[in-house]
Order: sequence, then structure tokens, then C-alpha cells
Amino acid sequence: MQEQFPLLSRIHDPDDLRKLPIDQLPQLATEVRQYLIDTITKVGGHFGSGLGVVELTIALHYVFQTPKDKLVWDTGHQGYPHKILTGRKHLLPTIRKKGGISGFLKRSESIYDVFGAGHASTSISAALGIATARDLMKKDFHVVAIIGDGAMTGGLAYEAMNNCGLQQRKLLVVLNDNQMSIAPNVWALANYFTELDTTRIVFKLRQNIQRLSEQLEPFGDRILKLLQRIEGGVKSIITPGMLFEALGFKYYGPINGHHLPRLIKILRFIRDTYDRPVLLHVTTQKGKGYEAAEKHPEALHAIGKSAPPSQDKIEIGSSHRKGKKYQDVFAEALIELMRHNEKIVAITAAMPSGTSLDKVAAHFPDRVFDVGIAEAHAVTYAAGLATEGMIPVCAIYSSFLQRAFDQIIHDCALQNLHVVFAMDRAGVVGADGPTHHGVFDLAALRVIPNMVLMAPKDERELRNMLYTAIVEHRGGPIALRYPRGQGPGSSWDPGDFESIPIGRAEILRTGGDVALLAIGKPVTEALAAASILEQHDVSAAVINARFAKPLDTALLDQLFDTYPLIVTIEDGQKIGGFGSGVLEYFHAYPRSTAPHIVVHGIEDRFVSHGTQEELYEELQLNAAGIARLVLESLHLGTQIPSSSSLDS
Ligand SMILES: Cc1ncc(C[n+]2csc(CCOP(=O)(O)OP(=O)(O)O)c2C)c(N)n1
Repeated sequence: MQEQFPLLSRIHDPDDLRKLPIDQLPQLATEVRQYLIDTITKVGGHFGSGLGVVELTIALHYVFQTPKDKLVWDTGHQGYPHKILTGRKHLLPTIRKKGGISGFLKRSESIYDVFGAGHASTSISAALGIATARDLMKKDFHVVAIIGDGAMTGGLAYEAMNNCGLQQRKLLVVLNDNQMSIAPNVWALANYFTELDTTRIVFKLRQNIQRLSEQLEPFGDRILKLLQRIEGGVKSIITPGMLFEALGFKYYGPINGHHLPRLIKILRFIRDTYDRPVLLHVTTQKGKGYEAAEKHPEALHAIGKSAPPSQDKIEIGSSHRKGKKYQDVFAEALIELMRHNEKIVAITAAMPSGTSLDKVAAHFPDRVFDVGIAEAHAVTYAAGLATEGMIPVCAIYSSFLQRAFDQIIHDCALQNLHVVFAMDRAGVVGADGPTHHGVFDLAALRVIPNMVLMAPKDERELRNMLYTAIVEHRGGPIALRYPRGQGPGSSWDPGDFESIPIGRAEILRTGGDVALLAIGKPVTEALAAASILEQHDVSAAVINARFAKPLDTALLDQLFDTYPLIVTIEDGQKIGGFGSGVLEYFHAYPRSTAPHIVVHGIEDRFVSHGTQEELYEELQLNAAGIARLVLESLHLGTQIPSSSSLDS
């Protein structure tokens, strides 16, 4: 390390960084960037965003006394250089791996991670909270929120700025503007900012006015007021930050976020002079220093372990789809349905490629809307569309839809509007970890009146559920949840859609000793578990529940009457989830039989990061885990190795 990274190898914490003279910092930036590229191209992870903020991260730790001064990073995916400079560079190769460091900011990981992040637009609110606590406790430290232009499309950021403007606490917000969200940012304010680097002009002007004010002080208030008016007037002509000024911030920028001496100069100036909310607007380039990432910032926002991903194209027409991602199956089916009904529209909240709606937009550019990182708005916007007879499909990751809980209830369900929720990344998502696991949706949406909630067992069923939701369902909100990655590999022909009766489960396998009642991805595991159980002389029925709401109560009645043991299986929180619903139904009526009902899912805790397979094993949601649970419940506690290959 010492040879390749002579400066970086000496940096063990920000104090070491602060000992370097300014003229060595550009060299340090080069080394940090190189270390990031070397490591992440090998192990995978978020790539472009960190590369874009190397200088900004160095400058912030250089000027502010971290950890006494608090840096609050928004979203957290750009925190890799911050991790490198705060004692975690040797852990970077473990990032996002099971047992390794998180890909986001995490308080339990480091005292420098002041506020946990993963979901966007939280930093200004959190920073204001920290600044308020500081003032109440009469402490003295700086609080800096660092937020991207993408995260600035989230409503929470504006709620926070409004409140900052009102409270007028000493707080710095750094707007890291690279004109990219994951996709090109859909930020109306982008047009508002000039590309001119006006800082120096404004900075000079203000210094001159300040100097003049001091000299003219003896001549009284009127002259000072006049000068302040001139400063304001000039600023409004040549600075693009009037919006922030109107919200009560003092605005500086935009300045080049890769120019370390200039960054340090302005940060020091702000640190030494501010006494109220300040917004510093820096412009950076996503992916800086890695040519492919500079050219294709969306594709290289995050990368896998091996080569950077290529943009795969969607093909409609071949009948066998093994290996296709759920998100692409969804997009392909949506394209087919949109061809037949022009009322169908689709909405993404800044995730066009993640949801594959970019592929839908290639066919229907006027009927796919990217609303920015604004899930709450996306849902109410969809509700508005639905009132006019459109059929909106909100394609939002399960964990991000948590942001829109009230909008789902108040704007969609209460008015019984036909809004379709396509909840991608349901269940455990893998390396992104607890901020991104989609494990709360079953419990959260099940409680909402008028809601229909379903989960497909495979790709073909996803198509049929989408068809059912859009074409067959008559009114009311309807949601389907599907996992990250590929399905088990089912096949179909184009145009091949089947309606699924709402609330009807499907018996996949009969058996006498136990009924495995699974929903979504775990159905495949339950089928494999049944094969394992067969080897242990246990005969298991497998039922694909399909609906968490409404439940197939007729089938449940039969199961309750027939099986001594029923195991419900879901890749979501147990509390309030699908199995919980089965229990509620069981206890709602007097019954002559008393089967043992075991609810299997995620216990009352947050699940860390790891591969989906590792987490399925940890959570006992894979075939081996399910088989083991059944045997234990039947008091036949045979040893079953944890790998699911034991069905051999
Ligand atoms: C609530 C929420 N919705 C969506 C995402 C997915 N997401 C992660 S990073 C990102 C783009 C962030 O853009 P920006 O804030 O400009 O940061 P940059 O990557 O450009 O540095 C998005 C949409 C998220 N993290 N949180």
C-alpha cells in the first residue's frame, strides 16, 4: 500500500489528513480515487457517486474538526471516500459483503457516521435536529449536511429547508450537483442554475461591500441599509440561489467541487463567518477519474464484482424466459398491456433502470413518468391520474414505497382508486442491506381497507398478476410484490395472459402430514423443502397462497380441518404479515380442530447485508431451513445441513 499510495497509507483518521499541507491534497485525492477504483472494480459496489465527491470529502474533513463537527451525508451511497478517510480503508474490500462494512452510512459502524442513511433526502432534517440539540445543550460544533441534486428532488428536503429558514440555526448544507440522480436527474431547478462559476465574482463583491460597510459605519444606518440592498440586488442578478435565499439560506456558489484549494477557501470562509443556515452549491462530475463511469454514469452508478454492467435490451417474442430478471418480465408484460390500452401509464420515482421502466419508456415515452426521488408524490400523482380514468402503475421498490404510506391510505385506498403498485425488490435484497430490504410491505399494506395484495411464485405468475391488476381488477388499489433478480424460470408466449381470481390460492402439491402455505419467492423453496421432507418420510402439501389479502378463506378452512401442522412462509416480517393474517382468520371463528400453525418469516429485527442466498440461509427461508423447521415442529429434529443442495 505504501508504495502505491504514499499519502493515503499515512491517513488513519481525519487528524492525519489535517496535518497535510494544502498543496499535497490533490495528490491525496488522486490516491483515494485510485484506491476506490482498484477496490470497487474488484469487489463491486456503488461507484460513480463516491468518485465524484473525493475532493469534497477531503475538503470537508480538512476544514471541519470531525468527529466533533458533524458531517451528515445524504443517502450514503457516496460515502466510500468518507469511509476510506475515517479509518475504514482496509475494510473497503469487505463492503456490502456479509460481515463486512455497509455500503451506506451506519452509526454503529463508526463515530464518523453521524447519521444512518440509505434512503434519500434525509440529511437536512437530521442535520437540523443535530443543530437544534447542539444549541439547546449550549455546545459548540459545526453541522454540515451533504445532499445530492437527486436527493434534492425529494419533498423531505424542502420540508427541512423550510424549517431551517424558520429556525435560522447555524448550519451548512452542501448541495453536490452532478446533474445525475441514478438516471439523469429530473430536477426542474437544474435549469434555474447557470453554468457560470460565479462564486469568485460574488465572493469578491461581498467582501468589498463588507469592507465598505465597515468604513462607512460612522456615517450611519441608512448607508449600511443601502449597501445591503445593493448586495441583495446584485446577488439576485448574478447568483442562481434566490430560491434558497428565499427559504432563509445564505447561498454561495456554484463552485467547482473538484478544485481543492477553492473548496477549502470557501468552506473556511463559511466556517469562520456564518451564523445562520448557509447553502454551498458545488458542481461535480459523477464517476470522475474513471472514463467509463464519466461517460456512462447511470450504468456505473453501482457495479457488480466483475466487469461493469452493459445495458441489456428487452426482447419480446421468444417464449422461453429462463434467467430473465423479474423487473424485465414486469416491463415486458407492461409493454404488451400498454399496447392494447392507452389509458395505462407508468410512474417511477427516479428508478427508471432499476424498475426497467426505461425499457417501457422507449416504447411509450409519453406514458412513462419519472417524478424524481418523490415516492409520496408519485402515489398521489397516480391517484390523481386514476380519478380521470387512467390506470397508473406505480413501479416503486418495496422499501422506498414505505415513504408513501399515508398517500396509499389517504389518497388511493380511502377513495378506492384503481392504482396498481408494482413493488419491486420485495423480500431481502442482498448487499444493500437493512435500509433496502423490502420486508415490511406485506404487514404494512395488509392493514389497509380496499387493498388487494399479492405476490407471484414465478415470472409467468407475475405477468398474470399484472394483467389481473390492470385489466381484470375493477376499482381500488392493488399491489403486487416481486423480488430482486431472476425468477425460477417459467415460460410463456407473448400475449399469453391469464386472469387470476382475486383471493384464490393454488395447490401445487398434495401431502398428508403438513401443509406448507407460502407466498411469493419462498414458494419455490417450499417445493424444494417438500422434496427434502419426503426423504424423511414426511409428506408435505405445498400451497401457493398468491394473495396476502384477501386470503383464500375457503381453502384455509379446508387446511385447518385436514392438517395437523400448517406452516406459513413469507420473506417479510412475521409481525402483521401474511402468516399473521392466517392466524387472525383461524382465531376469528370457533373451530372443531386445532392444527398447530407455525408462522415462518423474519423475526422482529433488522436483517443485515449479504447475498440473497446467504440471507435466505440465515433466515431459514431456504429449502433446508424450511424442512428443518417442519421436522422440529413435528418433533422429528433430524440434522439437516444448511445448504439447500441436500435434496440430493
Ligand atoms: C427514498 C429513496 N428513493 C430512491 C432511492 C434510490 N437512489 C439511490 S441513490 C439515488 C440517486 C441519488 O442522486 P443524488 O442525490 O444526486 O446523488 P449522486 O448519486 O448523484 O451523488 C437514488 C434515486 C433512495 N436511495 N431512496
